[in-house]
Amino acid sequence: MYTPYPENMMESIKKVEATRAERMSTEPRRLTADEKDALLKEFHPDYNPDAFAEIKVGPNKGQKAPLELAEMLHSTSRLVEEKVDITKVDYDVDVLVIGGGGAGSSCAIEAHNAGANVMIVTKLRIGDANTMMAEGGIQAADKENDSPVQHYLDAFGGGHFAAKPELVKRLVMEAPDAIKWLNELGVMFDKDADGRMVTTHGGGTSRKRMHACKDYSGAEIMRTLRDEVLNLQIPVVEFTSAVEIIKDEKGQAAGAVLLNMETGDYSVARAKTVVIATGGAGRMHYQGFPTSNHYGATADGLVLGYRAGVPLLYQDSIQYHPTGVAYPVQILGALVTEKVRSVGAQLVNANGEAYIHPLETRDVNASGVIRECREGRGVETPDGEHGVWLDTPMIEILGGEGTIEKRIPAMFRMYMKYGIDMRKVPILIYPTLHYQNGGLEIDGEGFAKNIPNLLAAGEAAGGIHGTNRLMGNSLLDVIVFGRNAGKKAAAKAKEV
Ligand code: MEZ
Repeated sequence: MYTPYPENMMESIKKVEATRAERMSTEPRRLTADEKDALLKEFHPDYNPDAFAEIKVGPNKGQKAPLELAEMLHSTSRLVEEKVDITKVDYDVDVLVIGGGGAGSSCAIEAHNAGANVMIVTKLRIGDANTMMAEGGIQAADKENDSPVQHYLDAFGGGHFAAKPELVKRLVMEAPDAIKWLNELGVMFDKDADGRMVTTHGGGTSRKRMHACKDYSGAEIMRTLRDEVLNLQIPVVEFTSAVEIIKDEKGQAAGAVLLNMETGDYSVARAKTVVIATGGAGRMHYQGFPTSNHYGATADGLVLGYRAGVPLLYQDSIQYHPTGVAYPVQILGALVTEKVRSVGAQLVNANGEAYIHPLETRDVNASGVIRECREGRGVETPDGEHGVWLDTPMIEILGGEGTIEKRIPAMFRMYMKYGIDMRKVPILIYPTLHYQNGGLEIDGEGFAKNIPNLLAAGEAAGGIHGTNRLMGNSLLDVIVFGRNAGKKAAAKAKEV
């Protein structure tokens, strides 16, 4: 018999197999609004009072943030003032883009195309970013049976009506053009035999509007953006972190102090406009969670902007992706794309029960997994982790042989490396820290609150997704708000 898991896990798999036929014909019930509310309040990590601290300084003084973020907001600057003379300018540009991921690159490309002299500074390398790690796809309402209005309703409702309406409006209205732009730049989206883009569902989406490149959509998008930045010969300063925003005598952003991470040397970039596009805080392992994030996602831009005087929005709202790897331990917390559920896999507890609809929103599904494990219906691994099953063999049964390799090849190969064949056995998952729902407060045009000539885009900016983001709306946000920031920063630089 094929046994990739230890005995106790194989025992549970027998129960999963025993209920499969019946589960295939009965879709799990959707929860009522009251049931969702109760589930979130009892099991979502955002409701754990011990994990949050009061912010003691700055514009959000008196509000709560995760302990680790609050500590960073309280800490002093990484700038050693005696070591830097800000009157000695090393770089002089129109637009300084801080961050070399999807938002920073989109921003730099558009600013360059608008005629600005632009420079990217990034603490790792260009493309070392969460955009690279995103798997399932990018949303846009560009099919006949869909509309930006429908997209708006899904995103706004999915975010618990907490987003800024003007930001959601920009996100959904500019989505179709974002897809067109990426397609023209050379992103290889999944297409049917007639060359039309193939779209799928995501959690909380009422229409099939997820545009994907198999299950490596983010890597494909980042590859294309990076190539474009290099083709346009936009200067990129790598392994260099921005440690302080420089403001002029009127309190307007006028550049940044940079720290070379390898040499420890400081330099000064003067700029007419500055864009913070540094990503989120997902590598902070809040509450000991594993993470799907890249190593650079350590809240740098949130702290940088906050220290300059920009308030944070929803800094206490974190997205735990319901399906992070729970076994094997070598890839603990790695992302199992939501696409796995959108092409047919169900969430099933240790007793073989499909206890929830697989396409509820992420916060609801993450809370559901945590509840099943806490209440003794999870599966224990030899490493002392817990999880529930994602019944992947259903994908092949529903979609026909070869569906897994065709639709989610990267995921399939990742598990095969550990002897786990997703076509034959389910995979064990548990929530993983995925996304900072909030971030620096921006207005409808992308400008940071309180500080003229400063903009923020991508995960560093808050208010676009409220307190829960839908799948594929982050890649979209990165492109839409990255491009917008580039155009706005270039235009503003002409006035300065
Ligand atoms: O938007 C995301 O976070 C995403 C596409 C993740 C995934 O499940 O693939």
